[in-house]
Amino acid sequence: MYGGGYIYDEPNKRPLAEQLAEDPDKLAAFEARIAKGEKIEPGDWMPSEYRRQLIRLIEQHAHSEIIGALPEGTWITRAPGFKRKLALIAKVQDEIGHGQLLYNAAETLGKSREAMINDLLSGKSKYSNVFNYPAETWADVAVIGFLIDAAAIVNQVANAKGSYGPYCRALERICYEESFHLKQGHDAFIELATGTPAQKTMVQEALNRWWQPIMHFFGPPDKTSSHSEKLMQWKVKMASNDDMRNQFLDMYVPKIWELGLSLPDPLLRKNEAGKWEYTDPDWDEFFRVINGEGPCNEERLRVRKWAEENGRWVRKALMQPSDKKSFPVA
Ligand code: FAQ
Repeated sequence: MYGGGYIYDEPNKRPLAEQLAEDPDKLAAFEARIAKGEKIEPGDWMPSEYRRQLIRLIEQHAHSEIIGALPEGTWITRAPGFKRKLALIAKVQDEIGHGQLLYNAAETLGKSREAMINDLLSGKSKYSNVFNYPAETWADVAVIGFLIDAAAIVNQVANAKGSYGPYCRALERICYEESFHLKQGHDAFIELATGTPAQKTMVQEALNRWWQPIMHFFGPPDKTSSHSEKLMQWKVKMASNDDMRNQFLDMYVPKIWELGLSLPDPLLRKNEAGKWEYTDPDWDEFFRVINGEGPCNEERLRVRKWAEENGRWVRKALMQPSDKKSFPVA
C-alpha cells in the first residue's frame, strides 16, 4: 500500500474519495517534518502534489540515465585503447544501473516501471536535454564524462540531502559512482587538452559544441522555472537552477581556462559579488529540444524501442515463477 493523498493521472486504482483525503492538519504535520529535516518514506502520508512532482522528477532523471548511456555507448567500440574501452564499458553499465535505482525509487510512489517506460517511448515524459545531441568525436565523450558528469554531481549531491528517503538514498549511491566517472572524464579531457595540436583542437571544438547544452542542463532561469518554488519549499530541490548553474561555473570554468581552452561566451566572467555573468543561452532552443525536437530525439527513442521489443523475451523469462523455469541440462 502507498501513503495517502494519492492522485495520479493514469487509469488507477484508488477511489476518488481516498485520493482527495488530504487535510490541512496532515499537510501541516507533513511540512513540519520536512522543516525539521526528517525524511518522508513511501508509506507516510504525503500531499498528492508532492507525490506527483516526485514521480515527474525522479522518472525524468531515470530516463536521462538510460538515454544518457547511448551517446557514450556508441563510442565503446571506437574508444582509443584497451584501458579507455574498459573504463567506458564500466561507465555506461553504471549509468544503466543508475536508471534501475531511480526507477525503483519512483515505483515506491505508485507508478509502475512499465508505465514509466511507455511514457518515455511515447514522448510523454522528458529526459535531460543534453542527451539529445550526438557525440561526434572522442573529445565529445571526454566532455560528457568530465563536464556533464560534473554538472550531474552538482545537482545530485545537493538533492541527496532532500526530503524523500528512497530518492536521497539512490542519489547518494549514484554520486559515488558519478565521482568516479568524472575522474575518468577528466583524465581523458586532460590527455586531449595537453596533447598534440590536433587533439587540442578536437577538444576545443567539442567544448564549443557542448557549452550551450551544458548551460541549459540546470534548467530554465529561476524567474521562469515553473516547479522550483514548491520543490524547494518541500526540499526536493535543495538549490535553485541558477544557484546550481553558478556553482558549476565556479568549480569548472577555472579548470577549463587553466588548460588553455576557451569557452564560446565572450561575456563569461565572475563579478565582484562572486556571481558568474554569462550570455543567456537560447532558451527557445532548450524548450524545442526537451519537447522532442532535439537533433537525436528520434534516434534515441528508436534505440530504446528496439531494446524494449527485443528484450521482452528476456524479461518474460526472468519473471516466470521459479518452478516454471526450465534450464537445459548439458
Ligand atoms: N532537460 O520548473 P523547471 C545525468 C524541464 S542525469 C530536460 O526548472 P524542475 C547522469 C522540466 O522538467 C541528468 N527537461 O523544472 C549522466 C519542466 O518541464 P515539465 C538528469 C528539463 O524539474 C551523466 C520544465 O523544463 N538529472 O546527467 C531540464 O524544477 C553522463 C521547467 O523547468 C536530473 O534529472 C533539462 N535539463 O528543475 C548520465 C536530476 N531542465 O516537467 C549519462 C533531477 C528543466 O513541467 C552520462 N532533476 N526541464 O514538462 C532535477 O533536479 C530537476 O528536474 C531540474 C529541472 C533541475 C533538471
